[in-house]
This record gives sequence, C-alpha cells and structure tokens, in this order.
Amino acid sequence: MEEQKKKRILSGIQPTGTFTLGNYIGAVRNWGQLQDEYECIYMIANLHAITLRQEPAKLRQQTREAAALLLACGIDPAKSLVFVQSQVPAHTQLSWVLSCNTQFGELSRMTQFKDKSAKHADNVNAGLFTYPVLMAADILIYGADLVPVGADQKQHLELTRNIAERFNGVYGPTFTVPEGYFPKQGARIMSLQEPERKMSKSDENVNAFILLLDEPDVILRKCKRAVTDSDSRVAASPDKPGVTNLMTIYSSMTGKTFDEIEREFDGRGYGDFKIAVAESVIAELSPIQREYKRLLADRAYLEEVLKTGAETAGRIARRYADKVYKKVGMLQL
Ligand code: ATP
Ligand code: LTN
Repeated sequence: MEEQKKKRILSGIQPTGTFTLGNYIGAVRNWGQLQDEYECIYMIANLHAITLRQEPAKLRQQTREAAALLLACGIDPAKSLVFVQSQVPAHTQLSWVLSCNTQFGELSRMTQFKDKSAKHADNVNAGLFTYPVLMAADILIYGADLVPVGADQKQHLELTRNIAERFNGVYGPTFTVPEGYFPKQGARIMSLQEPERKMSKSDENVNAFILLLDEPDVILRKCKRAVTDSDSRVAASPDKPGVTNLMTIYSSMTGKTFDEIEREFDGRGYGDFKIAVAESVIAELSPIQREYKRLLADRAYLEEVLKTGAETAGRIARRYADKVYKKVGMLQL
C-alpha cells in the first residue's frame, strides 16, 4: 500500500527575547510533539521582529539563541526543518504579491496592530501594519496544512485563510488553505501580575512572565508573587483569573486535570499551591536549560543546522514563489 503523504506544518516565533512559559505552553512545546506525525517546518521570524525597533547586534544574538532554544525544547533537526526567515528571500517576494491582494480595511481590523501601534505610538511603521501579510506568505509559500500557534494568532490565521481563498478565486487553485492548531489547554497563558492580559516577553514588568531560562529561585519568587484572589481556595473560575492561570500552568506541567488539582490542594491555601506550581515548572525547564547551554556553546553545529534548514526551505519556497509570479503575470527570465 502506498504510504500516505504526511501533512505539512509551519510555524514561527520572533527572536524578540528569551521565550516565555506562554510561548512554550502555547506553541513551542507542541512543535516538538508534532514532528513524528507531520512534516514540520519551524522558522525564526526575524523579519517580523524589526516591526518594533531592535538593536542589530542584539537581534543577531537573540536569533542564535532562539535557534538553540528551539532545539533545546525538543525540535530535532533530523526530523524538522529549522531556519531563519530572512535567509529565505522568497517569503518577502511572495509577501508583496499577497499585499496587493489584501485590503487596507482587513489589516486595519487586526487587534495586534491596534495594540502594538498604541503601545509604540512613536513608530507606527508600514511593516507593523503589513505584518500579517508577511505571516501569510510564510505559511502559504510552503503549502502548509496546519499552523500550531497560541490563541493570540487566531485572527492572523483567519486573514491568511481569506487571502488564500481570495487568491485561489481570482487566479485559480494555487494555495492550500491552512488550518490553525491550538492546544486544548494553555493556548493563552496570562500575565502573572495582570491575569486579564496575556503573558508577553515584551512586558516591562519582569514579574509578569516566566522565561524559559529563569533560574529556579527566580521562578519560585515569580510564582510566589503571582497575583491571586481574596479567598484562598484553589479552584478555577472566571472571577478567579489569577488562580485559574496558575492552575492552567500546573496542569500543563503535570498533566493533572483541574478536578485533580482542586482535590490535591483542598484546604491547603495558595502558599502551598504556588510552591507546587514553581516546582513543576522548574522540573520541566531544568533539562531544557542544560541542553540550551550545551547547544549555544556549539556554534558550528547551530550554524550548520540553520544553513541546511535555509537551503532546503529555500528550494521549496522558490518553487512556490515562481508559480505565483507566473500566475499573476510577471514576465519570466
Ligand atoms: P512579544 O511579546 O514580543 O510580542 P510574544 O511573546 O507574543 O512576543 P511571539 O513570538 O509573537 O511571542 O509568539 C510565538 C508563539 O507563542 C505564537 O504562536 C504565539 O501565539 C504564542 N504565544 C505568545 N504568547 C502566548 C501566551 N501568553 N500564551 C500562549 N501562547 C502564546
Ligand atoms: N506572528 C507570529 C510569528 C510568526 C508565525 C509565522 C507564526 C511569523 N510567521 C507563520 C505562524 C506561522 C507570532 O507568533 N507572533
């Protein structure tokens, strides 16, 4: 019997700093788990990162660190393609064509654009506005079937689907219309300080997030300081967003259900619970941190992985971009 072709996955993460526990639970952890079932392509979105001002040397270093972190989180270059977005120029080439097939009104409705332009009012650049078009190009240029991301990217994915469908309607079947792939639990890990907002690596309050490279004592301190509610019962409910968020984290780390967690901490109060949350996070992150240090020290290996990744991804992307350029009437050489 002919072996069924594996479905293709693509996702990306910006090298804007060390990944948070939110990035890990909402996205990166799942990427490793999907490698056997799917053909996976994972990208470090450094072009997206410059929609906010970055310091060049720091961005270069963070890009290397992001690659090491992805591998340390279980992405195996023998199974998945890992590469840096700027090293596959076909993404930006497709992005231009897609931007001519995207409406100003659609981009104006993107909540990430509204949030980020409000937060960085001194630098509302065109790239920040067209960010989702480049993201659509990243996905469509590989004919990806599935895109594993956190819930905050749902709107961008919906836009990608609309762009693909519209393009197919005008120029004939060209793009695969991708589906989002969201974790059942933990698709939106919230800030430890303001549990109504998502945990974000660019938060100015360092107590709001846990970074994958935080030391055990830092993780313990951040968990102890996490905002909870006035009563002291460990129970999930919409009016207890702080505790519910910690329960989501604990559940993601241990595999325990909310019911099991409620029973485990029945009558024990928040103090014990927060220590248990911290310990579960430390246990999960320690091996990742060890592997990260080892990888970062082996620069030649990392460079080789990224080079091979960019070459292989580049070949796939080039073919797709050529096809699209032909379809829209660009003169071929
Ligand atoms: P920044 O804070 O710099 O805007 P970010 O922390 O949102 O960045 P991204 O690089 O934009 O990180 O996102 C990488 C992946 O992590 C995406 O799939 C995104 O949906 C997911 N993600 C980000 N924050 C969270 C969160 N708090 N909970 C769950 N998933 C998240
Ligand atoms: N915008 C995404 C990062 C990203 C991405 C992608 C995710 C860039 N290109 C393609 C999935 C597919 C974010 O997480 N902020």
